[in-house]
Amino acid sequence: MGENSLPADGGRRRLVGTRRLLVAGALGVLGTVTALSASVPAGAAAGTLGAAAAQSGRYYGAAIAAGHMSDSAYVATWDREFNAVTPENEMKWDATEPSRGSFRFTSADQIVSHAQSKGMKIRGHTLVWHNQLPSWVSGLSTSDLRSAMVNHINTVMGHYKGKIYAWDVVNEAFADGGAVGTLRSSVWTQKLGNGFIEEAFRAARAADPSAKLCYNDYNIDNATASKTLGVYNMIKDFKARGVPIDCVGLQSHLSSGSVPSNYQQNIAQFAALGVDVQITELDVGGSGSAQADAYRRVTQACTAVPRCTGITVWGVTDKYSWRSGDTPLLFDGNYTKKQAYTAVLDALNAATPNTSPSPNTSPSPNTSPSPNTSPSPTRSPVTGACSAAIETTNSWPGGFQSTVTVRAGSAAVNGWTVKWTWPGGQSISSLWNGTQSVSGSSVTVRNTDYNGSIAAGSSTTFGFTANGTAATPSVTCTSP
Ligand code: G2I
Repeated sequence: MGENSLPADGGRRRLVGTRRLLVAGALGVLGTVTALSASVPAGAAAGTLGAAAAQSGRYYGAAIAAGHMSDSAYVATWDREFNAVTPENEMKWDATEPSRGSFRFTSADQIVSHAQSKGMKIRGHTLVWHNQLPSWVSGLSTSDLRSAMVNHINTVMGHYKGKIYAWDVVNEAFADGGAVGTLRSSVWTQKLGNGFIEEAFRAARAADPSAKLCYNDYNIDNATASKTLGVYNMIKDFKARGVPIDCVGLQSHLSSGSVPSNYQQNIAQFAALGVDVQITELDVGGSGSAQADAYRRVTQACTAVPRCTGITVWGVTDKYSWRSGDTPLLFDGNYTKKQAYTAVLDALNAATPNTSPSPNTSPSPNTSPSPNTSPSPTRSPVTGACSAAIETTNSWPGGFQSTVTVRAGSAAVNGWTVKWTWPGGQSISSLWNGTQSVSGSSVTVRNTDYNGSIAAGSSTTFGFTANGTAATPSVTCTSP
């Protein structure tokens, strides 16, 4: 799995020697919170990442370091392009509680105040992590550690109560090797056992019920990797037992050419458990068209899944990136837009509106997902001006994902209806790019208002996740 991303802690950290604490409030008091800006006429291409993402109901954020906020070009680019933010280091334990019971929020407040004045969404990062943990924490007894963890969660979340869109409650708890479900050995597992994750999420829900609670990790981008399956199983278990969890963060520290081929399936698979998916720390080492292609694929994968609610890149400019030698971001050291920027903007503008990212209420699959080894498209006879083909794109015991391609014949199609009958009690849990009506085992899917028109010989797709055994029933397509 190492091919997919970098070790998050591995020796590429930049030393930020010039970091300065700016005076709290220097940038002004809290301003009016406005909705995500989407002041773009319907159908028009937006000119910034945030506005383009907002058109499909998503956010596009950047990690911001308070120490760079004296760089006016940095802040100007952040303000212009992004409608969300994650403080890069300022909310971590070493920054917020450097000694026991003594909390500092100056740097984080600076980012939060600025973000609020611009109406940006704010992601909180991060409450319980093995890294950037002050040494006093490691020295505590089991009972002291437990109360210190709960106190930290209560105090930090309490300070920002009502202001945070989503918190990374627990970060990077899973090991990179070992059997599925193996946790990284840390002070948390050693003293509190594996249940520390659940304890943290329960405390977090009580501390700020308005924040989405996320589990965040790297190297969980590949749908079939064992680390991914460990996280998948944990979320499934939390959902089954009522442990509060609302989202999974895929950090996605990637390199050009290393975006897993099943990246979109991975997102859909997590979403089918009934959680939102957020790309939380995206950066892609490389340059030029290879880097742009990777960014495009990540963007398209997110926008194809209704419950993928937003993307955050891990920095604004290559010059301040934690892996600046890899030039992994969307703006170069002079804040010039890179090819990757245009790829992302275009992909966001091409996204279909995310009108109903509603919770999945269906039961989740019972065991680990596994790749579908033999997708077999089933093509319908041409009964109208269109035809349809259904294909299983992923399956796991108890569930599966399918893509349906709707194709126009020799004439353009304006509106389409695809129908089939489930052979064995299957049921759709989440459907995108179509509107469904179900009657017993009969399913009817009609186009949405944005994908009804298909040019002669062209096609469009819709997709869904479903419960039951993977099936490829005969599908019919009709067009008025
Ligand atoms: O390592 C990349 C990321 C992996 N996922 C979790 C993220 O929180 C993590 O972010 C990075 C920051 O981008 C770096 O800026 O976390 C690093 C620490 O684990 C951060 O590096 C540290 C440096 O190591 C310190 O020397 C420096 O004092 O940043 C600190 C603050 O500038």
